[in-house]
Amino acid sequence: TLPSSHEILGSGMIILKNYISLKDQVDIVNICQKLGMGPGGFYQASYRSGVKQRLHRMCYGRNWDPETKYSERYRSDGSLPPPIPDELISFVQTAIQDAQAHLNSANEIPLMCPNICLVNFYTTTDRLGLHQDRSESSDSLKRGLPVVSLSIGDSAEFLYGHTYTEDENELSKVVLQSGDVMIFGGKSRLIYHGVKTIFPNSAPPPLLQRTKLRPGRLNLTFREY
Ligand code: AKG
Repeated sequence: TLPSSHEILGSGMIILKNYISLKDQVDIVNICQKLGMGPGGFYQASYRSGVKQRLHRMCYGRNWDPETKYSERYRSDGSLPPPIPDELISFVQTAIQDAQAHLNSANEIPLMCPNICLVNFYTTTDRLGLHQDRSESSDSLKRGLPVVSLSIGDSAEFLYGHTYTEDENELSKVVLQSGDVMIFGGKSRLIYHGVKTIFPNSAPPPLLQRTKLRPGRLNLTFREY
């Protein structure tokens, strides 16, 4: 296996490359599949316009969709979303602490206790337009509590920038691969970001051999409301 490394993308923004071990990637796929198949599992949400999002999502902690933003209830059966599994909470907190150790000042990315996890699944033709994550509480945003994003499966081209633009050439680009953890908080908490492309057949073969992950990319984002 490849050693892990890191790349600082700006103040409060870092990628921990190849940070999630194969075993943990397998476990995370299985955890998500168990919940994702049941009631309240993966679904395709719609924008206010009625246009469907080009990805499937399910949520831990609180439900989120583009129309209702955060709500306590699932859209399908009215039940409460399950809490984030404890092992994922500790994994995320350790990742933040490991990221802090690479930064000039640990304050660049404050520690948080995630209580929301959105799980996105992208097929190889799905994508996510440029947006900011700002549905969390004003206190959480003001403190710059980070978004922690885990990538598993096929690689993605991730676009980001500090100002909104419709010109992709003005955005920065980075490839997120299976096992990468991206964290953006502090001064980068409100970056515009999106997923432009999923690269087909780029998932690590051992991951596919050990799971029933379909072609595409699983992305988990953790936040503290
Ligand atoms: C979001 O859930 O807000 C995202 O932007 C997901 C990004 C990703 O899939 O890497």
